[in-house]
Amino acid sequence: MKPRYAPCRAIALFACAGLASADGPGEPDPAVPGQIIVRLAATADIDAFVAQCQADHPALNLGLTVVNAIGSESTYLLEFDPSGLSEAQLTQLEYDLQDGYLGTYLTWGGFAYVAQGPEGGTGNIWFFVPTNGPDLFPAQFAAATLGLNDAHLTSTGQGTVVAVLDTGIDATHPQLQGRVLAGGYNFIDNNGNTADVGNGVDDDGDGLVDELVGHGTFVASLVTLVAPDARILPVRVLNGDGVGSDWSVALGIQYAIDHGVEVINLSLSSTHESEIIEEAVERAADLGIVTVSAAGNFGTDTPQFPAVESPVLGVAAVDEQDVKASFSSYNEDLTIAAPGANANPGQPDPLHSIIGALPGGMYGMWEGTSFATALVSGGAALLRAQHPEWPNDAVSVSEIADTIEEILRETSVDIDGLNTIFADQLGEGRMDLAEAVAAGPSAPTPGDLDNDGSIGILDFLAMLADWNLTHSSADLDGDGTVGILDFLILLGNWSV
Ligand SMILES: [Ca+2]
Ligand SMILES: [Ca+2]
Ligand SMILES: [Ca+2]
Ligand SMILES: [Ca+2]
Repeated sequence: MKPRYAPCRAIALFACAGLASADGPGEPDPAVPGQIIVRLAATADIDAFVAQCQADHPALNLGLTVVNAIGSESTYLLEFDPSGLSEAQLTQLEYDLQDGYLGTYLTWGGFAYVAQGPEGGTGNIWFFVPTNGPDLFPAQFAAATLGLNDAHLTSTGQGTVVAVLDTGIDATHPQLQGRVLAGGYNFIDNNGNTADVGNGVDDDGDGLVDELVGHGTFVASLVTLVAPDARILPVRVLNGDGVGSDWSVALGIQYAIDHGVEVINLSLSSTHESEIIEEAVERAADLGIVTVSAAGNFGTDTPQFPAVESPVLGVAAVDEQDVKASFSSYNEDLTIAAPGANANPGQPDPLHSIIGALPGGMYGMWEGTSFATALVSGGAALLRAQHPEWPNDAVSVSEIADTIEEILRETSVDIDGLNTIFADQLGEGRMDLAEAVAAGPSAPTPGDLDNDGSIGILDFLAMLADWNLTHSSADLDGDGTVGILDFLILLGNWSV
């Protein structure tokens, strides 16, 4: 493994208590103090690794403990007390995890690193929409820019599930009622409460308490603006200050995979290229799941992960004129651009802003690559709903995500002329869903699994063939398995 980290990373361990965020725009995201993530080598034993690591690093003082695992992946989270280790000892420990133990004990290893909502890392907050939020939300400029009225004649995202890995979601908001699935999970507090709430603590020490509460609700609402018949699986991987770790994000991705979602929305980023997230998004793509992530709000070409990973659709933000948002990061490895910036951001005008839901039934104006990302996740859901017959002979399961990415890219609007110094660094172009959806067939009535225009015996046989499966278009209610409830939906729509 290549040594990738400057020694200053270890210094950040001491600067922060608990989950920490970067010191400011452009600063590398720090390690999470006292946390190690490893993937065991095929023949290795976790207890033997712990014993060896403690023997080699006496300052750990027998304090290295396994606290969590993704058992199917031989991947472990370990904790230790970092207060007893000097900077040099921490640097040596990280070096050994990344290099010294490879082969015998580990496939890879390292410290856990912070991942966060881009808006939190740059102090970007929302403004209330004082009146008429419910009217302004569907009429916002992004709806016209993306061609949603035309797209919705052909697909509304029916039968798809989009996992929103974020700060939680207010499922009681009028825009989200009936669209958020039960059965999400909270990987910050390790319970089933996926509400979008804070803890009254400035967890990242930036002087703002719970500054990103509302982020997940806002993101989820924008997914439903684009794909009103998609269902949302809420997965909390960021705290109310918008901060999580690559471990919490990886657990969230695995949870979404295990619940059979079609799309995973990651409106979060890290400067740290994390093996565990990279492997998780590859597993998702292999199962036909589209993963979408934010370019970042740092206004530079410094890569933000996982947006620049190849299985991920990385999204830059543009304004109403298709000009790059000044805050949007850019990079030649991004996929596409989408609306995410407001005119007059210091005093935004609802008619020229990104509008989304906020907890408590409110609406706000906010901007950031997080929100451009949410719009692209909705777009992916529209396209996926047009093809319940996938996988088939034409598109294998591992080609589904690439195929959807290609349709979005090829139908996008070329904006290089408006962004000459960022040409080819904002993805292929700005997403155009009227064109993207027009490139495929109408999304059928739920239950028309072969998409032949009627629901009958062939669809029933297709459902039977997938009975009890997790990754199947026949999971019509999106509860993560093909079963009797799905059969009842199919029967209710029977047409021959
Ligand atoms: Ca804070
Ligand atoms: Ca907090
Ligand atoms: Ca049919
Ligand atoms: Ca089901």
